[in-house]
Amino acid sequence: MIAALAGGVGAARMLRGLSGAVPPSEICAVVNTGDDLVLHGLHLSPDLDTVVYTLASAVNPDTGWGIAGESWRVMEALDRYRGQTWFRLGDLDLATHLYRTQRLGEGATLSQVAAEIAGAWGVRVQLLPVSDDPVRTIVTAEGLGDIAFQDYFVARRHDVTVTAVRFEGADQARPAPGVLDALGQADTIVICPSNPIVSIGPVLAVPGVADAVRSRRDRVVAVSPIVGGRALKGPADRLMRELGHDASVVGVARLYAELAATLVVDVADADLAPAVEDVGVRCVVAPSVMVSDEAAVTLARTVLAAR
Ligand code: FO1
Repeated sequence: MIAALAGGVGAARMLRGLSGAVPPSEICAVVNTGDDLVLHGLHLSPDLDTVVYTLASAVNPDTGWGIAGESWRVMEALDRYRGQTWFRLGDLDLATHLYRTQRLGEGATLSQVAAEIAGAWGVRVQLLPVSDDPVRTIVTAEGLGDIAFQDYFVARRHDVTVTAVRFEGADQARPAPGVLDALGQADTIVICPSNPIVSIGPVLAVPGVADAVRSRRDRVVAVSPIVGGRALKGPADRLMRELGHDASVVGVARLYAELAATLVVDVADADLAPAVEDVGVRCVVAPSVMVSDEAAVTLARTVLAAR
């Protein structure tokens, strides 16, 4: 069995690659919920949905989130009222949020609903939100104070200077049923190429999760989301710099050194492999940019062989 710590788009592609390398039913993904929000009274779990749509071959290929061939009639109608359209919810995607919200209202847990949604899309990878309890990523931005994650990420297009990040509720949150078992039993634990601070950070902040990963360090392979000093998508490089980390594979190695024995870095960073190893992390150099499903499967095979 393979367990994976997952954020959004990068993780979803990695999981797609892993699903091509081993039977999907042998993969359990522990997914970030720090990005979740309530909007229009609906519970949105963007990273869970991105992973489901990607694994179901239904994701919008242009954005990496949302559903391919989506229409936006509800957002257009909402615009008439000058309603909240800054966070774009497609007409089809809305059904997922309506269903999740209804089920949570009936007393189902987030992990139960995640399993129902994944099942309905024919996804056989086991998807677990890291916790059924609320964990919310809060960003402290210069001149703005504390703002919610999607306010930072979408409304302000992460174009603000961040001085701190915290995960509200994490201290009291319990790992969702199955999370610690998956991490304890996995042959390999993969830390997907997601933002280490705001995507993997909330997962590790739930009590028990980091310890479970650390205790299996020899089996943990992380994939760097930083290639050639830049994040492939999103603000990971800027965020790392602003929070005092080196925005390079060496910075990623330092962040994960206690958790992962091995870091996979892209060929563009081959020259930094000795510096990664100086941090005490074995460095595997391989093409890591998942430009196609084939590239994702090849990377997944490299990751599994790296353990
Ligand atoms: N990202 C955007 O940049 N703009 C959006 O309007 C937006 C809407 C959205 C709706 C549903 C969903 O599941 C994801 C959505 N995302 C949007 C992506 C999301 O903000 C990020 O992928 C993650 O939270 C970061 O991993």
